[in-house]
Amino acid sequence: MSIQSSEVTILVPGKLHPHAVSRIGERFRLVTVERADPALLTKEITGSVVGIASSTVISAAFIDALPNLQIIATFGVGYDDVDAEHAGLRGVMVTNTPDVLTEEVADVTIGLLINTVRELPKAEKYLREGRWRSEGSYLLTKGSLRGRSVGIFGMGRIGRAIARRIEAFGLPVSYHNRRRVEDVPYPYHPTLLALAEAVDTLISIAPGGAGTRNAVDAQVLRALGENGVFINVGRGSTVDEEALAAALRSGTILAAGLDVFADEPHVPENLLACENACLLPHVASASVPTRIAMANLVADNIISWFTRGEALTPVQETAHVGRQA
Ligand code: NAP
Ligand code: 8YV
Repeated sequence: MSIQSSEVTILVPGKLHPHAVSRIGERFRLVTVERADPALLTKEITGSVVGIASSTVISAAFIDALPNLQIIATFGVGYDDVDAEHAGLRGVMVTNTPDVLTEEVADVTIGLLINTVRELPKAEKYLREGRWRSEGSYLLTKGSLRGRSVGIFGMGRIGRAIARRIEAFGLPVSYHNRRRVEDVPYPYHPTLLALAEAVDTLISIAPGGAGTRNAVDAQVLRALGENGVFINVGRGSTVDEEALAAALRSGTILAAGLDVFADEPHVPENLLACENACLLPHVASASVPTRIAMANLVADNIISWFTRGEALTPVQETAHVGRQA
């Protein structure tokens, strides 16, 4: 199964964590292009590349432009920017970076929830502006975590880690997935709307892609009620951002906390204008140790594929793909 490392050319399109680049570069021949655009591929690259390591959009056209491609190792657990279904049809393995970021992302989700409900970033700004001294105490927050009921959209690896934390806060948890999860004790709702009707706090940690596009719409937000809080750490594409901004503006819900947006790094003006939105620049996994762990898993997937013929963390669309000798 194993082939000479010098025969293996790995393409890095666009930016990738430097630790992944350096580990892959120690073992294999590395080539880079500015972005994953078939127009940037030379004849030499298309002929030699057998692997991609990336943190960017990989389209079907890009996959098809590389006839000897065997594996795409993507940086991140969410891989909605890689056409994994097409890769699977072409016999190309796709890997992601699950588990190593689960607890980190769950921690940040709780931080974002508290910041959103208890307005901690706004209260700090008030202090730094000298207003505590000049105007007195920061206003009491309308919102509180006490008495809330939390719904989780996406009871997967990270959803469970969030649920454990919410339980420790003494709050009830329920969830929606396409399928009921047998080994969790929380009530299941077969639709997202039914979940939203049953809770006042909705945390989305669902993947992006066609199946979840705009799933959190005006009706779901309305169902949360005027004390409603929406937290999104999954993908921006799962939310109708226009409807969310309208719900925040009109008081249909109380507040929202968002780490992800549909067209990053562009944040819609109408969300920026909402005082009751707590906005983060996609930082849930963004600590030095967690990003190093993710970078190691990208490199380990490539190394394992070309030395042992196995991927460590294949995505489900390509789980059937085996390595040709
Ligand atoms: P996971 O273990 O695969 O969990 C995903 C969950 O979503 C599963 O329980 C799945 O259950 C559910 N789901 C998938 N499609 C659905 C649909 N159409 N309708 C309803 N439920 C659906 O993944 P994970 O490791 O927890 O990560 C989840 C997501 O978090 C990632 O895909 C990524 O988008 C996001 N994320 C964001 C950050 C950040 O920095 N903000 C960091 C890490 C991850 P069923 O299959 O039964 O539906
Ligand atoms: C990363 C993420 O910020 O893992 C994911 O799905 O969204 C984050 O951990 C992102 O993938 C880095 O490109």
